[in-house]
Amino acid sequence: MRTASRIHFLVLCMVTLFVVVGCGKKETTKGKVFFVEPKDGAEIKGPVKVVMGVEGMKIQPAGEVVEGTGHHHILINQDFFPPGQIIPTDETHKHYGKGQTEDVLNLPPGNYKLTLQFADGLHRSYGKDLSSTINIKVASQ
Ligand SMILES: [Cu+2]
Repeated sequence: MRTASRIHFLVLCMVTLFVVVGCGKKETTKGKVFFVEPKDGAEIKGPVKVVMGVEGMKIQPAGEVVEGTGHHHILINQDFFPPGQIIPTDETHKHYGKGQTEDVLNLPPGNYKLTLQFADGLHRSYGKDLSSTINIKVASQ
């Protein structure tokens, strides 16, 4: 009886541990985004061609929120947006809500920080995990 209840206790512990570990594993956004072009530290003359990459998430046009999908944004001279925060639309926040993965930026000469930010169908940021920041220099022609 003693042994049996000890085993019972052990099994209970294991089950508890399993449940705790299982629940603790929060569903986090998987995948990553990255600039295929330009490379970090690149010096560019003229318009800046940008190619945006994503792994582990699917690109879908804006409008509908579907798990595991979203669209790209380029934030000029800014860092990533915290998770859930809506990305505004203006000159320094570019949305690729049609699902585009390429663009050409006309930037005056200077140093720039470009942040690629993935966000859901309502433009709500997926946070730092799905962002990527590079620094480039646009040279005078
Ligand atoms: Cu957007």
